[in-house]
Amino acid sequence: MGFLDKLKERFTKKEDSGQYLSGFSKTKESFAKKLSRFAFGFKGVDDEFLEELMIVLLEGDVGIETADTICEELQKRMKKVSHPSFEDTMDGLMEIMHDLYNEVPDPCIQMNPNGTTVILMVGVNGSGKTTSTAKLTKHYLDQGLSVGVVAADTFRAGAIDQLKRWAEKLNVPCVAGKEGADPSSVLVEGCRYAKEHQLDVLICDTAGRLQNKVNLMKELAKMRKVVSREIEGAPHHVWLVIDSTTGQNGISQAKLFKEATDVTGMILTKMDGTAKGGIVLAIKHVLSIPVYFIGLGEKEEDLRPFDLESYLYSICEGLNS
Ligand SMILES: Nc1nc2c(ncn2[C@@H]2O[C@H](COP(=O)(O)OP(=O)(O)O)[C@@H](O)[C@H]2O)c(=O)[nH]1
Ligand SMILES: [Mg+2]
Repeated sequence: MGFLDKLKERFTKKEDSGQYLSGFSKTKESFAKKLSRFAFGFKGVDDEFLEELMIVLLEGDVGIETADTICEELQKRMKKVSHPSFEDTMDGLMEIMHDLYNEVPDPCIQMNPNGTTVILMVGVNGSGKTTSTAKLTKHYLDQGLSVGVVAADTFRAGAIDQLKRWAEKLNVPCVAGKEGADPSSVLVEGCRYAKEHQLDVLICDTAGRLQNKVNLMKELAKMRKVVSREIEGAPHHVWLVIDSTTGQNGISQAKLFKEATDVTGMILTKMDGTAKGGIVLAIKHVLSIPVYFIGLGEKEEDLRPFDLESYLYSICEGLNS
C-alpha cells in the first residue's frame, strides 16, 4: 500500500475530514490539479519535471527554500526506484512533504495544571486575532473548560466591541478596558478575574500594530512581565496569528515576531480563501514554529487543530486515482 493510500485510509476515519476538504479546496484545486497534468506522458523525475514541480510548489507558497529541499529530496529518492511511475512519484512527493514537516514533531499544547492557562494572541492587524480568540474560546468550551477573554487591543474601540460581541454570543466573560487604556493594565485585570473565578483558560487578544522590532519587543516584554506577576508561568502560550493569504509576507511577519519574543505556536487563518496552503510547510520548515490551529472560515466553529495527515490528504485528494 502506497503512502497516499495509507493517508486516505486514515483520513476517511477523521471526524473533521469534511471541514478540511472544503477548507483546503482552493489549495487542492491548484496543487493537485496542476500536478495531475504531469501524469500524461510522464517520463520520470527529469529536469523538466522538477522545473514544473518547482513552479507548482512556489505558486502554492511553499517558498523557495522549502521547495528546493523538496525537489532535491524527490530526485534523490526516485533515483532508487527503477522506472518510477507518476503514482510512485506523487507518493514519494507527499511522503517527503510529510517528513519535512515532521522533522521536528509539534509538541502537545500543555495546559497549566495549577490554575488558569494564559494564552496571548499576537500578530498584525487584520490577521484574524480577534476571530481566532472567539474560535479558540469555542474550542475550549467544547472540551468542557471554563474560558474568559481579555480585550487588550485598546487602540480601537471597534476592536473591543468586536470581542465583546463574540463573548456575548459564546456566553463567556470578557474583561475590557476603555479605548486608549494601557493594554497591560487590562491584562492584569483579566488575570485577576481569571484567578478569582478559577477559569481554566484565559485568552488575551492584543493589538496588532505593524511596527519596528524594538518597539514590538518592548511591548511584548511588558505584556509578558505583567501577566507573569499575576499567574505563575504565564503567559503559558504566545500564539502568533498569520493570515495565510499574505503568503511570503506572512513569513516575514512571523520572523519578526519570532525574533521579538518567544512565540510558542502559530495559528494560520483564512486557509479557506487561498490556494497558498503551502505556507504551512514553509512556516514550519523555515521557522520551526509549530502550527497548532488553522482557520478555515469566519464562523466560531471554523477553527481546526492542525493535523498534518489531514492537511496533506486535503491538498492532494484525487491525485492518484
Ligand atoms: N475566510 C476567513 N476569514 C477569516 C478567518 N479568520 C479571520 N477572518 C476574517 O478576517 C477579518 C479580520 O479578522 P480579525 O479577527 O478582526 O483580525 P485582527 O485584526 O487580527 O483581530 C475578519 O473579517 C474575519 O472575519 C478565516 O479563517 N477564514
Ligand atoms: Mg482584533
